[in-house]
Amino acid sequence: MPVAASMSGAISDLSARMILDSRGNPTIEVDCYVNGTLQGRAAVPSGASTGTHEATELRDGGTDWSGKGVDGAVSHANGEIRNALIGIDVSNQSAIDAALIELDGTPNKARLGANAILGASMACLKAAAEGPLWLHIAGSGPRSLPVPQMNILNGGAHASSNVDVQEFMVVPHGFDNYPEALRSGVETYHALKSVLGEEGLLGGVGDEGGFAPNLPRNEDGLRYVLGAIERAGYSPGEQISIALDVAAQEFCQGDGYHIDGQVISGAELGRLYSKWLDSYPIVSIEDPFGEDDWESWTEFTEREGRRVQIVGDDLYVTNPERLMMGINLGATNSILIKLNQIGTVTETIDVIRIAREAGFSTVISHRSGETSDDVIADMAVGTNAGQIKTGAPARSDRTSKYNQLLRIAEQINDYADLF
Ligand code: 2PG
Ligand code: MG
Repeated sequence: MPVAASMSGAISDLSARMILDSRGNPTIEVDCYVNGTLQGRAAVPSGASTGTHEATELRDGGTDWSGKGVDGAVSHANGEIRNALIGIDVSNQSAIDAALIELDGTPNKARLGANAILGASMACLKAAAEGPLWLHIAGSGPRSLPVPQMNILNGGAHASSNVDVQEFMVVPHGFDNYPEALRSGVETYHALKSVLGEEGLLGGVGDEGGFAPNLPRNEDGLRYVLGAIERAGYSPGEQISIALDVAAQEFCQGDGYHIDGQVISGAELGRLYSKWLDSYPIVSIEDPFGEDDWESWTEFTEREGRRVQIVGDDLYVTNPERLMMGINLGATNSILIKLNQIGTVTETIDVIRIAREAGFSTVISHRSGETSDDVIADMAVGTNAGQIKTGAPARSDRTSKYNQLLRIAEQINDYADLF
């Protein structure tokens, strides 16, 4: 067991640049120097199905990079942010993040950009770890390898198919350790490829590396994933279950939810999910309703919250005020955690704590636009989150996280006991 180790010393420099993300769009990468030495480097991810209430990602606009340039964010990091952080003790993450929040001065980090701020915050976090990052985050607290939600069939805003549900995921929970669980998920991914191939449904893959077939109905996605679990030789519900990210905000319009070629109400959509829960081994449903349809959320959680995990992503956007609203209303029993929705490490860890105190489960998540940065793997272990969602077990932007968890599994065995 490695010894917990944080390094102290003043931040001596910060340096940012533009790099490309997994969709070929610009994003920001930040380096943090302590005593003149490069100690931490972090890259910021970017969403496609973003919630309206997320912290602001600063983009340049105009014609270059289709308006997605990050020159403004990079120059903020190399200018004001660098000047504000130089001299602060790198081990004092809360002082670093407080300085960033104060410097920005807006409620949603719109002035400097949540992308510039988070890049700096995460680079400092990494710089402060002398040994393994997960151990630096955990300190003397509990830690465990998370159960992954592996997105093997992509739809919604992450694919050009006709499937409305954004993510069909497998959850390998019935295993003693992470490496075995990962293997079963990977074998299921390959089995799905065979099953879809046999039916002439293999086209491309979606943004998160999962297959992206056109399907007659959304329920067929569940049927194929269940078939793949069986084809891979695993027992559905016992060893591997299914999780969905519906991302319903993407098909929620003024007149209702547009799904399977129909327009239905939130209550009808809830009843459709209940039918799916009766027929498939589903353990988790994320964003079943739109981000401001609180009534449908609370009604569904009251009815189904004992048999399924109901996860708020666009609903909460890792924001403590929105989370408190959900806790008070009983809107969900779980929260998705994305660092770039709120914009600093300290605020993210606070939200995890609030959720846990309310008895909610927590799922640390990637974004659909990613880099090879694997910080969320260490975050999931070091905060003892219990679950991680990081795409298909394919493409290096996704496997970088699964692979980092394999490295951590050489140091600790504890596999979260869930479902
Ligand atoms: C989600 C995420 C990640 P995006 O909705 O949970 O899978 O997608 O990053 O596009 O918001
Ligand atoms: Mg989501």
